Amino acid sequence: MNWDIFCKVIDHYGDAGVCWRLARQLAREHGQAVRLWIDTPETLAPLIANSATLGIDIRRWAEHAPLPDFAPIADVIVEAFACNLPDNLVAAMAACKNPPCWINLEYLGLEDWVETCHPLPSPHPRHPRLKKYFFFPGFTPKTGGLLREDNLFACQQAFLATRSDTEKPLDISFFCYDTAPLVPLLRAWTEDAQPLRVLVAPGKAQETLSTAWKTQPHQGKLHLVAAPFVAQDAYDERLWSCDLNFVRGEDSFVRAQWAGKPFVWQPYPQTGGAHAEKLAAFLVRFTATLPAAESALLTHFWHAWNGLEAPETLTRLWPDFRAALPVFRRHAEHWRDTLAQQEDLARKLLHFCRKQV
Ligand code: TRH
Repeated sequence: MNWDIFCKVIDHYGDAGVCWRLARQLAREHGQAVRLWIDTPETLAPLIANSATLGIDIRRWAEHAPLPDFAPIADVIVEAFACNLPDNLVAAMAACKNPPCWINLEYLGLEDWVETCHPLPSPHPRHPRLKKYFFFPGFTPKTGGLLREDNLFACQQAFLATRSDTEKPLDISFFCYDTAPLVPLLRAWTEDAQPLRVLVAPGKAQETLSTAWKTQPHQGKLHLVAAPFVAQDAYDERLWSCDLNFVRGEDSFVRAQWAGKPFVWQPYPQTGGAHAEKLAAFLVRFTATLPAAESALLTHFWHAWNGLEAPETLTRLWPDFRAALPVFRRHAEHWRDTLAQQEDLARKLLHFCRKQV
């Protein structure tokens, strides 16, 4: 089928990251013809780098402006994260003898209510012949599932087979929002008796840590590395090679789970504390199979990382958290293996849309 995926970049990389991953899977694994309409293609560039665009037709669009030369109407129109399709396109869809399958791809759902909303249709207020289906990515079989490439674990095993298991410092990858409480964590790391290497992704964290590092270059066995922003596949390799991954938002959060390594998550900060609800909903699922002590340790550490407990908790808990990494790693591998048994999002979406077209 022919697909038009519409993406409006709110901020950061996740909108583009998710839409690109979906487009790539539909083209590469399912032979679909995909056009990716994105308002800021420059956001996409660093995520793709030199990876093949697989014949995906990347086009620029602007919300609230008429869409140029979109004919022919695709079989499936994916409106990512409720980005509002151009009026002229919606009118053309309504005029079709057989209107296309219209999907609203939602943000990753963690709360229980997601299962009751997926994939409900809603009639278009002005074009009754058009129905928009709300497709909710999620962690259970009754949701839209998670993006997961068919060859992901084969690539992971091949990559890990090339790495020697020799004794090395604890490698930590770091990707967080500007609001993350860095200083108490940095204090814990400088006091750590064992060697640590932290690969810090570009952003305010990298600036803050580099500044702290310049003022006190010799801080115990802590080695801070200003890591470059790399393409998505290389970022996966960073997650696979580290012993602990600090991730954020939605897509790196899911990629860390596929990595099967311990991770710390900072949801996208939202006013009114909606991110706290997302965090709580995920922790209930994620800690259910952890022993009580490690469950409490991880919960308090994640709460402190997300401003829900005193930041000093990070300094106090870091030695225990580090000591519990072998338990967290086994748990992360079990969590990944359990999740991977579910059908992936791209396949679920394809099967759903085939039935509607
Ligand atoms: O960049 P983000 O904060 O994106 C956010 C979230 O998606 C959030 O849910 C959404 O509401 C908001 O955008 C608008 O975090 P996220 O989701 O992890 O997306 C980051 C993308 O960048 C992801 O695809 C991984 C990728 N990435 C790389 O490809 N290379 C890198 O070096 C790094 C650090 C990230």
